[in-house]
Order: sequence, then structure tokens, then C-alpha cells
Amino acid sequence: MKVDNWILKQAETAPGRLAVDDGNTQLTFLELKQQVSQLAGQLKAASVLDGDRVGIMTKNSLLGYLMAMAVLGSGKTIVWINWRLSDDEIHRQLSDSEPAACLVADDLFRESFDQRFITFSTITDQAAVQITLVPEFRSQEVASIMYTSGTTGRPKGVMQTFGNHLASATASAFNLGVMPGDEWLCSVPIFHISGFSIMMRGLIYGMAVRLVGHFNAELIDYVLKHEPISTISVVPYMLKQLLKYRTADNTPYQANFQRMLLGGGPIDRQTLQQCRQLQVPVVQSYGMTETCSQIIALNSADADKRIGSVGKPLFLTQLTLSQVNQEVLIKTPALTPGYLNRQAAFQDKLNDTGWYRTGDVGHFDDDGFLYIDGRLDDMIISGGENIFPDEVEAVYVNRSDIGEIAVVGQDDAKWGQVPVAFVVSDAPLDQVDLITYGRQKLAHYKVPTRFIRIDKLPTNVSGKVQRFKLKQLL
Ligand code: S0N
Ligand code: AMP
Ligand code: MG
Repeated sequence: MKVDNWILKQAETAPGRLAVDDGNTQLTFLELKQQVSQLAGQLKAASVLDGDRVGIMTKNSLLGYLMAMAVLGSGKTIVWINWRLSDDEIHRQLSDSEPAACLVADDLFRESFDQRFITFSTITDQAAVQITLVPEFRSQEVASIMYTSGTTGRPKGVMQTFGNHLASATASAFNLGVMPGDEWLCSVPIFHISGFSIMMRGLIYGMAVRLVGHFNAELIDYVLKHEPISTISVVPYMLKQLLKYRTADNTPYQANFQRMLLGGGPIDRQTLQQCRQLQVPVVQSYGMTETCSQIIALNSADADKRIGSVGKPLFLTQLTLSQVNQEVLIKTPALTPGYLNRQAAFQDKLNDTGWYRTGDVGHFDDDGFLYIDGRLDDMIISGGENIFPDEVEAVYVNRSDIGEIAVVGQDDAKWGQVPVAFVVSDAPLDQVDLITYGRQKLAHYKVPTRFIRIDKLPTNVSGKVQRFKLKQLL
């Protein structure tokens, strides 16, 4: 039978196996297929499948998961929307991707949303029409689009093909292994590749995904101690929160537990050392939205001697460093074919011999293990979310009380880094007003936590602000 739609494939080969569990409901792969088929018929009835793309804005709920599967199963591309974004930010992404509709979980619906936004309950209230799920997921087809900001202007929609997802899941399996009974806990958002890659691995491996709707360290600590979870993906913020609970009582994680897959941003050595002491197995990894998740990882066996390293390339990925500036350069079949509507912006990221320029700077040790030393640009990472200073500054420059503004990242014990603004201004700065204003225009995590007055921004000869000098003032 010619079936290479991964949902149908698993329903055929592993119908009774657990596919997804949200703590209340468990669905086998056969039940997953049935529910996805029903939802697809409802999406069609609501004209959501009329175009090529469908937006989705949800937390990690079971219904959100099923909606995503129904969109994929119907042969459409998911445009993932980060629910923490402001109205303006969401509108820019939808204007660029032009989905037929944007499905939004009822708990995330906003008064300001127009008729393009359709709540999940509107869909589930529809009478389903008959629909056949597509027979195959073609490797060149775009499964998902995730937006990343950039240093300039418009957001960039990273296109992730089925081939990219398959290459990524395969490489991860060769490194970490896949065992019957494996269960991957997904509390990282499914609108980021950290979370969506877990969904895709679940479908490709025929593996159970344990969904957690919203990050709650106490709940997750309990789940890791009492449910047969084998892997959890975490960003540094989550790891630190989980360690607090792990130490609060002496209960170890249950016997099936294999590892925490850590990525999304830099981690301090002290936390890694604490993990060793507590025998919490951490697999450090490095990857990005453009590479459909991890492409480099540090095996547990090497972890003790290579503390701080992100490891070696996974199968299918090639890695080198630029001789000019130590930039991390990669080639991998998991690499996006480009940014939606922005081929030139993507070409800019490839060097003249076709290597993808990551924007990260690194070095190797004598045995070829990679260490990430920082960024070439000014990107700030707060709790695993990226912030581009230019984007924040652009929101403030037109205010009458702001002459000039420069945003930099300040180290922060909880979030890794937080944005802080330096401002040249004749008027006194009203911190509360500035923060309230920013929260209307930007995702809250992008809003500077402080606005610091300065007489003049330090600049180089060509007039570019020297952010490193501002950082030294913090
Ligand atoms: C860390 C998270 C969970 C924090 O959110 P939390 O605790 O749920 O917050 P809330 O209760 O919703 O809100 C409380 C207040 O905190 C503010 N806030 C929320 N998030 C942040 C933040 N990041 N920075 C600063 N402040 C934040 C809220 O705004 C609220 O304040 P008010 O009320 O004032 O608004 C959450 O941030 C989160 O989920 N972060 C993780 C995101 C993530 O997954 N990033 C990774 C992206 N990169 C990739 O996906 C590539 C790497 C990759 O694939 C990978 C990464 C990790 C592991 C594995 C892989 C892999 O390769 O597979
Ligand atoms: P994103 O744009 O959210 O996909 O994030 C990708 C970026 O996160 C990378 O280019 C790095 O800057 C950063 N990053 C991911 N993993 C690590 C890591 N293990 N150590 C340091 N930085 C990381
Ligand atoms: Mg919380």
C-alpha cells in the first residue's frame, strides 16, 4: 500500500501503541488517526483548508496537537504563531504568510482579533465533511513555518520541509537511540522547533509524546519521578527550575528516565556541575529553527570531560569554523530551503562555498568538541526566546521623550539575559510608562526591564553604537 503520510503509516503499523498523552487522555496511533481525520473534516467544513497554509496559535494542549496533525494530514503547511507576541507582531507574520485562517485556542483568543482568527471550539462545533488525508508527505514540501526576527525589518519565516524534519529525527535517533516504550515529555512550546521536533519524532519513531500544557516545574518534577518518561527537552531556564525541585526531596527520576536534552541557549558550568552531582543526565545540544532542532550534541559518555561543550555534529551534519571570524558554519539536510518570500535574505546567510552561517562564534578543543562562545550579532536570549535589539529600539525611537536608544542584554540569573535600554533624552524617564508602552507593541519578554539615562551613546568612527561599551556600564 502506498502510504507515506506518517500519521497513516503509524496507524497502520503500530495502531495500538501510545501516540500522545496529556495527563488526562491517552490516544493510540489508531485513535490519533481517527481524531485527526474527524478534525480535518471539520477544518474543511470551516473553509480553513482552502489555501496552502493554516496558522496555529496554541499552548501544548491535546487539541492544539491534534489541530496541527490535522493540518499536516490534510497536506497543508502550519504557520506557527508564538502566543506571547503582540498583536502587531502577529499581524506582520500573518501578512507575510497569508494563511487561509489562523486557528487559535479558545484560552488565547483576544478581543482585537479579526475574522481571520478562528477559535478551536468553532472548528469542533462544525459538522465534519468527508475528507481523505493525503497519502504521502513529500520530502520537498513545507510542513511548517516558524518566524524568527532579524536585525533588520520584516520577520523571516523559516520554511521546514518534511525532508528537513525526517533528517533531523533520524540524526537524533542515531545519537540517542529509540527504544520501545520511550516517551518524550514536551513542555517546550510546540510553536518552537524545540517542541514541534518532538511531535515529528513521535510520528516518525512511533513514539509516545507526553504533552504538558504550560511549563510548571513542580508538575514536571512530579511527572519525571512518577511516569515512564525517557526524555525531556529543556532550555537552561527550565533546567534550573527543575533542579530546585529535584533537590527539594531525594526522590530520583523513575527508572525509565534517560536524559534531559538541553538546548536553546548558553548554560553556565555551575548548573552543569550541579547536574552531575545530582546524577541528572544532561545531553547538551546546539541547533536552531533553521536546522529543524539539534545538529550538534554531546553524548552523556563524553559529558564529564567536556563540560561546557555542545559536542560533535550528529549524523548527516558537517561543521567547520570560519577562518576569518570563527563563525560556526554548517551543512546539513535538516537545513531550511529558505525564508518565505525572502530568498535574498537566506542567500546572505550562505557563504560562497554554500556553508550556512549560523551567526554564532565558537572554538574546538584538541579532540574536535565544539564550544559556543557568543554571537556575531546583538541577539539576546531570554529564557530561550530571542530578542533583537533593533526590533525593540524601533518601537521606541518615535517617542518624544526618547532621543536615542540602544538595547543590550544584561546577564540574569533566572532568564540567562534580559534586555536593558540606554536612552539619550532631555525629558525625565518614566519607567512605568515606558514599560507599559512597550508591552502594547512587543511580546513582554522583549520589553526592557530598565531604561537608563545616558548623555551620549558610544559610537565607533562610522557612527555605529558600540553596545559592548554599554554592557560594561551594567
Ligand atoms: C521558559 C518559559 C517556559 C517561561 O515561561 P513561564 O514560566 O511559563 O512563564 P509564564 O508563567 O507564562 O509567565 C510568567 C512571566 O514570565 C514572563 N516570561 C515568560 N517567558 C519569558 C522569557 N522567555 N523571558 C522573559 N520573561 C518571560 C511572562 O511574560 C510573564 O510575565 P508577564 O506576566 O509580565 O507577561 C518560556 O519562556 C518558554 O517556553 N521558553 C522556551 C522557549 C524555547 O523552547 N526556546 C527554544 C527555541 N530554540 C529552538 O527551538 C532551537 C533549539 C532546539 O531545537 C532545542 C531547544 C531545547 C531543547 C531541545 C532542542 C532540540 O534541538 O530539540
Ligand atoms: P533560535 O533562533 O531560537 O532557533 O535559536 C538558535 C540560537 O540559539 C543559536 O543560533 C544559538 O545562538 C543559540 N543556541 C542554541 N543552542 C545553544 C547552546 N547549546 N549554547 C549556546 N547557544 C545556543
Ligand atoms: Mg509559569
